[in-house]
Amino acid sequence: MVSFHIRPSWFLPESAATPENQYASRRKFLRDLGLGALGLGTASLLPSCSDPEWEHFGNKGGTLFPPDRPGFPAPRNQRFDGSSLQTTPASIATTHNNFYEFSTDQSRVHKLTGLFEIDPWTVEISGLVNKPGHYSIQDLETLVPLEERVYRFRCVEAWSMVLPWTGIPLGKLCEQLEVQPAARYLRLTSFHKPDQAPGFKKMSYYPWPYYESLRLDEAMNELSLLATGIYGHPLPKQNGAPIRLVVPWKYGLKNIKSIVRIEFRKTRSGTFWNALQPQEFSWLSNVDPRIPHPRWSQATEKRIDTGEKQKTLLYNGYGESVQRLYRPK
Ligand SMILES: Nc1nc2c(c(=O)[nH]1)N[C@H]1C(S)=C(S)[C@@H](COP(=O)(O)O)O[C@H]1N2
Ligand SMILES: [Mo]
Repeated sequence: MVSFHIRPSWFLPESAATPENQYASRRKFLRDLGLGALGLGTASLLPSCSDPEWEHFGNKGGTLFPPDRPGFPAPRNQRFDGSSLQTTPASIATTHNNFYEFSTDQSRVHKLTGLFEIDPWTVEISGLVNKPGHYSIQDLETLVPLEERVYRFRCVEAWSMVLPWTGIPLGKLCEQLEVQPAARYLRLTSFHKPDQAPGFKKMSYYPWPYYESLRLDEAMNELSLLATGIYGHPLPKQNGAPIRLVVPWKYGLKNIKSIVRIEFRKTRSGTFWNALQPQEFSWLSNVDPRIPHPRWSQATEKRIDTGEKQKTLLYNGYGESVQRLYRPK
């Protein structure tokens, strides 16, 4: 079984992997946290000033929330109050990010968002829907009121967190937008601004922009959220500001960040990772301890904050809500 100590070359197609930078070494991770906790700031962690990527895109990083706007903090939905779960500290969830548009180094993403503009932002709603258009974040938050929900989060790389999202239930949004009966799938697309994030040019071999797909019945499930906030505040850039998908029974990679377009379709669309590596990342990507990733087991996972190893749960523990979606017809 692959363990964290072996440090597999996570995630990337073999051809593109740079083994050692795929997973910040535990020591560096702890060093970052330690400095953060001591309030020493990030200056001593910054790459040297001769690093052109840093000079151009860099910022101070850290747990930077955009200013609160009406609707924040949102009332917690008591059905997902997380009382049985231990929430991951914000200092960890905002400094350990998978967001390849910025970097494959999870500890570096939050420091490379200096040029990323998240306001103003519009989401284009198109396809089989009666109310297509270009919606601002506030338009969407007005259509469906914000609520807070605490969900488990499970990355395909076998680490997990527990996060308090603020967002709008995607199913309610679909109702407001009057999705047409012929619609069967959604295609969601991320931002594509090579001048605002270094990854687009640095990893030009990827088929940017990042895109994902859901079945309409998955989108309509009570768990599906479009998150615009976390920890009671609007989303930090590194967590997918200003709006990202949260589908907690699926692996993290389905939870597409910084969405600019949602298209309602009759036919299925692909997904970024499934198109690149179909043997490694399935189209559905439901959390399932019985199906190993070709390069590591999915039977257990490691809490990124406590380091605790725990058993992976089928559908990440959300079977009650979603298992009926996957019964053989
Ligand atoms: N646009 C975009 N969305 C993305 C990714 C990405 O690289 N680009 N990474 C995915 C993966 S693999 C994970 S685990 C989660 C990480 O979200 P977090 O950084 O908020 O924990 O975002 C997902 N959404
Ligand atoms: Mo992930």
